Amino acid sequence: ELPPGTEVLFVLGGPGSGKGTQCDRIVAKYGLKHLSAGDLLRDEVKSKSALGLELESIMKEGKLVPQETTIALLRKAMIGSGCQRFLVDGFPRALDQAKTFERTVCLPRLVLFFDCPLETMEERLLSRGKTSGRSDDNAETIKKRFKTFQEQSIPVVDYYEERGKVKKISAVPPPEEVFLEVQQVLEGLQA
Ligand code: UP5
Ligand code: MG
Repeated sequence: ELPPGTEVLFVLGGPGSGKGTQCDRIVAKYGLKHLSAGDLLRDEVKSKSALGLELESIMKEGKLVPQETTIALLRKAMIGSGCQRFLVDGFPRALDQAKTFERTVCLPRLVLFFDCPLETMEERLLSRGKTSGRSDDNAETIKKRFKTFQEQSIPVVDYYEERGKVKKISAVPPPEEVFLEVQQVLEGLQA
């Protein structure tokens, strides 16, 4: 159902590392289709469906929702977009998710990994939490998100590192500086 030549870049990094911020810039400059798994889940929560209620409580606990749900949402958004090149932001977050996506959707061309110390991510999330309205931007949930990231999501980065697909970029400098590094990576890819 997905057109041949479909291309996916995974955008990974801890909570608050700046994935969404960099994806916005990538879209503005390169016109890939941005799909944030977290945004798709939050849309479902907003719809107040039974599924949405279930997702809300999982996200509030900083846990991972079942991969069937995220993969179905991503697949639907990919097909519905009519696009061919995608930035998949914040997915896969566990090794089994990566393997299932590879088996049922496609292999990623590349993985951008935004590397950031936990203290920096925590500061960013707490500061965003003042206005974001995100129910997971509070100190208690942030701790749980970090635990999930370290235990379940880092192995995904290791998996793709072993396959030579990871471009690791420091997410600590200001957004425009991080984006300079991103551009270097993406322009190396055009060839
Ligand atoms: N900011 C950004 N870059 C900065 C920089 N270079 N310097 C200074 N400040 C910077 O940025 C976060 C904040 O930092 C913003 O205020 C920004 O201005 C500032 P943002 O770009 O939003 O970072 P991002 O990495 O996108 O942070 P986000 O909170 O979205 O990360 P998460 O990975 O935690 O959230 P996500 O939405 O992906 O997932 C939420 C939850 O959904 C998960 O915890 C999980 O429960 C669930 N989920 C799944 O179960 N499965 C999935 O596949 C996906 C999500
Ligand atoms: Mg995000």
